[in-house]
Amino acid sequence: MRITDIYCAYVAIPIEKPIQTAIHTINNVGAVLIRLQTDQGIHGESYVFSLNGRWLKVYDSIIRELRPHYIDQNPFAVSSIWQDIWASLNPVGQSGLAISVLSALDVACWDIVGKATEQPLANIFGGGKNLVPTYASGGLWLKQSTKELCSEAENFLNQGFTGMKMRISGKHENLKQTITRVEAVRGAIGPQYTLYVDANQSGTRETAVMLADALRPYNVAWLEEPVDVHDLEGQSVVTQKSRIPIAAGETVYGTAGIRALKNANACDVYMPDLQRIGGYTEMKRACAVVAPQPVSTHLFTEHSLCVAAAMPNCVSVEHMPWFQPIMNEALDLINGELVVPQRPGHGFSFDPRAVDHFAIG
Ligand code: SMN
Ligand code: MG
Repeated sequence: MRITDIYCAYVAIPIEKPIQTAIHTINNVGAVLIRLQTDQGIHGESYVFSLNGRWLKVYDSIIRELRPHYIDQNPFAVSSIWQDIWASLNPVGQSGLAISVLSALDVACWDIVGKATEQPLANIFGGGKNLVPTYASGGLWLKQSTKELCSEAENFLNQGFTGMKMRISGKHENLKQTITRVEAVRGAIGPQYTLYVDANQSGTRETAVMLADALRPYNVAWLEEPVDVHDLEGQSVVTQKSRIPIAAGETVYGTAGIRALKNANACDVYMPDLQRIGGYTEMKRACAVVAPQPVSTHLFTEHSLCVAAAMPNCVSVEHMPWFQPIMNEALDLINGELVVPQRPGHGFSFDPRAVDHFAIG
């Protein structure tokens, strides 16, 4: 079997209303959808995304640049191809947009491996889990009113989620308001459900420690990205001083990025992002590097399930529904856990009609 072509489509998927974190304003999610075609009729799919549909042309150029690494290759050589690309990126940098594209190509290539062997990738990765815990993340944004937060939180429980994440400010001047909002959401969901908070790097070392202390009464399961992730030492100080777990990892690239967090003792829960880590090839390594410490994958809900199923220390995946509108298969939630698909490959495919609907030039 050999890879014959790479096809791309461009989409912008709208979000109901503009949403905000401490560092993002999001009106839509744009993506380059990738299809790796083989000479045997089998193809693999994935996407590389960006907020507000930016950077898609740049992704497109990088896909063209990396294309020769895949064309005419046997898709079962997926990890060797990854390694060749990794080496070839040395002069331009083994991070950033290039890794995002490498990640998507790697995911699509693994999808072929699963389909060609008629096996779910979870099986190929050695997975034993049929269900993976998740938490609702597509809501509870910064700047929503307390009333909106509470009704959204109740809505998540009605949908069957047993945990959810809210975005908060880490800034000192907002501390009182932040706690009021967390208290309101905790009050709305009651004591038995899991609540995570994400400060998206908006705090300083000092305010983050104060925030972690102030959050204690609300049984917060983790405080995510309390400070600038490039201040590893600061994040480490916060992690040592905080009595609630600190989560981080979505912003770092590759296993090297995750290892740096580990070596600095800069978090308790690692959150690699499939697009920034380097695809499945690298996600497996990143999980292994921090084991037995817990991993919870960032975004990429559908495509992370197969690898989460196989990595013993992967405790959950984030539930972000952004890409559901263009997928043929729905995410299946049972008692707060997501069903690991038993379909060949990663188990998700793009719906061509929906792709046409959201297509951009
Ligand atoms: C996040 C990241 C990117 C876009 C929106 C929200 C957030 C998360 O940090 O962890 O979901
Ligand atoms: Mg986050």
